[in-house]
Amino acid sequence: MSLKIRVVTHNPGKVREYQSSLGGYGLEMEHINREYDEVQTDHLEEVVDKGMKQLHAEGLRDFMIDDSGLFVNAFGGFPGVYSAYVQKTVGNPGVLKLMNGIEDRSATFRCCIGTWIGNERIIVTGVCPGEILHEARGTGGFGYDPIFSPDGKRSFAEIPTEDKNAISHRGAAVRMLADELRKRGIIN
Ligand code: ITT
Repeated sequence: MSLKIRVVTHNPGKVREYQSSLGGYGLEMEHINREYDEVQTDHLEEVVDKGMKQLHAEGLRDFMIDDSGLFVNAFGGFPGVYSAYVQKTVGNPGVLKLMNGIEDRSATFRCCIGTWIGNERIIVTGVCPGEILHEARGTGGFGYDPIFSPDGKRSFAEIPTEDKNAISHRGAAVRMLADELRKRGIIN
């Protein structure tokens, strides 16, 4: 029987990526569209740690949450933990405008995953360096995918989910998570 993990997020794009990657380990994702408090901090890990404790205290079991962000070097890491707010307000056109005339377009995506399965609590973080493109490209993915490129050529929105998982921050975090789940005998 496959183990069901409740993915607590407002973002169906994340659930798609988890189904595509963790599905391969025999895990089944169930999307739970539910709120948890995101504390004000510079660290994704702290948001995840607090969020997990809150959801567990509310009675949720066998779940995972994901806090991610795009850290632009020329902006000292901004939007980082504010990535959702910036995406909602100025969006990709706004970020491209802010980057106008800036030479250093390097940026890093970070993804912190927290899982609480049975009594096992695991927090891992994956990163993906790349750059902000000069224009939005592609129709796949979600969020910042059309303006972020891991190789300076294709955007994340121009490649299939499996290819994104192979190189992305979330894919890297999933591989670390799978190692930890294997060590604990939760997956084979
Ligand atoms: P939840 O917090 O409900 O999970 P969210 O979309 O608000 O969903 P985050 O706070 O983790 O998620 O994400 C911050 C922002 O970064 C948000 O606008 C996402 O769309 C974007 N983002 C996260 N992962 C991304 C990815 O792999 N590719 C492109 N954008 C991403």
